Amino acid sequence: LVSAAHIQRLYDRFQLLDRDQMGGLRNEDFEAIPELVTNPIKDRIIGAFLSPGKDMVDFPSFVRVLAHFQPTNSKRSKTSSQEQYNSPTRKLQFVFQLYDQDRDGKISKTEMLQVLQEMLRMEETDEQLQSVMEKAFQEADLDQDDAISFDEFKKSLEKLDISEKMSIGFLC
Ligand SMILES: [Ca+2]
Ligand SMILES: [Ca+2]
Repeated sequence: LVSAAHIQRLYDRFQLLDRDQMGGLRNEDFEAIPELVTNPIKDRIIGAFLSPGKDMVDFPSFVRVLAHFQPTNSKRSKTSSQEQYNSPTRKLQFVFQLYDQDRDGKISKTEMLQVLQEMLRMEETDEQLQSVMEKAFQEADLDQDDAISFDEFKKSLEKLDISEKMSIGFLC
């Protein structure tokens, strides 16, 4: 999946980020990354690295999460029966998880509004955010159950190039 040289590079990066040499990255280590601190949804991105109930990210988890952001090798994904970490579906699952904070497999209106508030707080009023959210739901919520399932999320986003929208490439 990834070359030895690439693993080595990731490990160097990991050790650099692991300032207290604890063998794992904590919240504070992520907070020390300038590119991440300025990201309006940084807490969600950090949360995506952490497994539930854990407060440290070990090297294997670090590699696993970052694998979502590697460019897709189209030649290899054709021959592989297994879904790759960096396939478009896996990337979408990662983004979906950033929205679905209670991890019930659906994005509720409240969850959508929270993300919009974090991302656009400075520029938009509450009324504007509400209407952006309603519009997103109108387009994505195909069965109109007031929640966006992963399938609905996928359908509405798969035309976009997700990797361009993801802003944590600087970690790799
Ligand atoms: Ca949810
Ligand atoms: Ca729905």
